Amino acid sequence: MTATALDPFSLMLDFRSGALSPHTSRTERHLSDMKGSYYADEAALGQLVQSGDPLVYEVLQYDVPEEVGQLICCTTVLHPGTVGDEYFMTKGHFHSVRDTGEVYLGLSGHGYLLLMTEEGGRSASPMGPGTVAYVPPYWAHRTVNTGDEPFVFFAVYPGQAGHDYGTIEESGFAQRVLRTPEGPVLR
Ligand code: PAN
Ligand code: ZN
Repeated sequence: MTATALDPFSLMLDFRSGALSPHTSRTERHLSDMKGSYYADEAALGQLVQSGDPLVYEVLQYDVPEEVGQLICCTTVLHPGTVGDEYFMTKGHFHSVRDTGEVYLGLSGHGYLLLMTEEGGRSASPMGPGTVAYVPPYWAHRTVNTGDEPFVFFAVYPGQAGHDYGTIEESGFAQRVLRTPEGPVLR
């Protein structure tokens, strides 16, 4: 036995708000945390940061030991908004341990799950309440809120996965999701 033995536990998840109780960590990402290659329109980003630096998303998590055998549960609340014509999004990451997958469950609101591999693979899946999306090992993942209300989803991933943000921060993602008069468009 290598994984820490834990007592069983259960959590309460509010499908509407994404509230996870109890949770042991809460991470906030404001627009000022997303300088770099995230949003294409740097001028729009600078203006929004100056005029209030909005909260883009928050992650509520129940922490367990970060080791093989454990599963980490969390919810993400991704707020509605745009930077220029680009919808609010998460930073996106590869798992540091590349051969670890993840499952996302859409709870409320609507968006996209963008996926890409280091070999040039790309994918974009619409997500809404009830969507179960499988993130296979080796695929970087980012979510985008294309609606007017918070896009909320639940996720479960392996304890040892870890998060590699640097690769995306430097090189960006394969696709962007833009707001147009005809609705969201992938570029
Ligand atoms: C998710 C993400 C969460 C926030 O729980 O961590 O949606 O996105 P970023 O981590 O890219 O900022 C997950 O995929 N965990 O592995
Ligand atoms: Zn992940």
